[in-house]
Amino acid sequence: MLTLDKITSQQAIELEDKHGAHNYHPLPVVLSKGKGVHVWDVEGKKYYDFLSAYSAVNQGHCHPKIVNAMSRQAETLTLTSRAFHNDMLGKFEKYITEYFSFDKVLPMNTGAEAVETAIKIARKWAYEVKGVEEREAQIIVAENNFHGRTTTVISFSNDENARKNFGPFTPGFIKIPYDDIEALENAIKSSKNVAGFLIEPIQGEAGVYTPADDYMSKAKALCNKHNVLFMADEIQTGIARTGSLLAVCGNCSCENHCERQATYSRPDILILGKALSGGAYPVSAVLADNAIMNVIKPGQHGSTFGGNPIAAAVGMAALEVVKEENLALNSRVLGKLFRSELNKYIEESSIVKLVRGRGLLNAIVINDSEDSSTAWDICIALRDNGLLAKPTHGNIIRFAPPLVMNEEQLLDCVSIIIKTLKQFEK
Ligand code: IF1
Repeated sequence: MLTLDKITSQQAIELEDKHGAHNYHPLPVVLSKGKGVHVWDVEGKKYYDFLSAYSAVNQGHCHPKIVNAMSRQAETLTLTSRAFHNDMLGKFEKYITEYFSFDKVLPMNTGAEAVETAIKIARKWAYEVKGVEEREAQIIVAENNFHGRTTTVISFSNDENARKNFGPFTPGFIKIPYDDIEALENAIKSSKNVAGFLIEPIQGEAGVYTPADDYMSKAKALCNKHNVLFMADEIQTGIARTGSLLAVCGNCSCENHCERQATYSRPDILILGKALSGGAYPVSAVLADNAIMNVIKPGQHGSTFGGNPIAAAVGMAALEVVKEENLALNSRVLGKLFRSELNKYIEESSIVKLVRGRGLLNAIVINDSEDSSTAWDICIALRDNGLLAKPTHGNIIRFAPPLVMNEEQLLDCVSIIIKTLKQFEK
């Protein structure tokens, strides 16, 4: 079979089923094209994308600026490894560190790798700067976290599905309830060996669980006070998704986070991925100031592809688009509209309990038991009505469209969603 031969949806699904590992349960739809807020299946049916590849495609599918940067770089130089310098990496590093106001960046590829990198930096900092005794460093994490799929990262997950029979696990993690400042304070005080606190500003996989408005700033203050690194995993929430450049910016109304905003809980270690490339290429990064990042010396960490010329070109273009197109503001405004329109419907709905989220990272909670198939069935019906979304944790449906959506499109989507939900009212 030639790679460019046309196949049907059915054939594509059968090929995956026969030849691919069964590590996913995708919605039955086979996509072959994307542009902006839309994707098309193999048969030519058009859909609104309401997942955005789990917030990687914030800038919209195949954004011309990002695609151009990628193809131009692909024709020039793709990979040197870090054995040699290349003329793109430094430019990207200057651009991204100025963009997020950090001294230094360490580029990687996937989100899980960036989380691993942050953990390694925090541990090394604990031993070499904070003075924690060798092999004793602890990192505090939240229950129901999702930070990726590597063996160390699943070591501190409490999702049985993600962990079962993958042990033995990496020690050195303390798990506390999410959105519980007292638990954090107790955990920090319980040991002098705490290197860092690793946290998602909004828990995506847990069902877009949004903590109290002051949770991040209080957590940050506690970390500061006790010489513990405040590590924000903004892989899913960052880069304008939640209505500000970073979710730790809170409800700050400025486009760029800044020290003046009381609500801005600047992390000591910032972890980015997904939308750092607009979905065009795997690009992730860890940002920190010199006092932290300088613990990493030559030969101690890296990756063949991390910081490659294509990633550098794509990363810069992707971040430029976010600024040029005011995506944080758009996300904030459309997110409010989305929740208020859905709330009007929910008042008279028996099938939806609530809508929650920030910016354009939202979820509805279906009024049915956690193990029912209702959320899945609704997603199938949404697909049939021209909108793609995916259930998370049983009875929750996540809604995260590309941030390049306009108001008219959003209202069109709201009416598709409401029309579909009405099919399920009892
Ligand atoms: C999958 C979830 C989302 C993440 C945060 C690190 C990573 C992720 C906060 C790792 C990745 C993805 C991975 C994707 C499903 C998805 C997901 F439902 F599983 F939880 F988005 F909500 N930190 N999240 O959300 O990044 O290594 O994947 O690049 O298929 O597992 P990665």
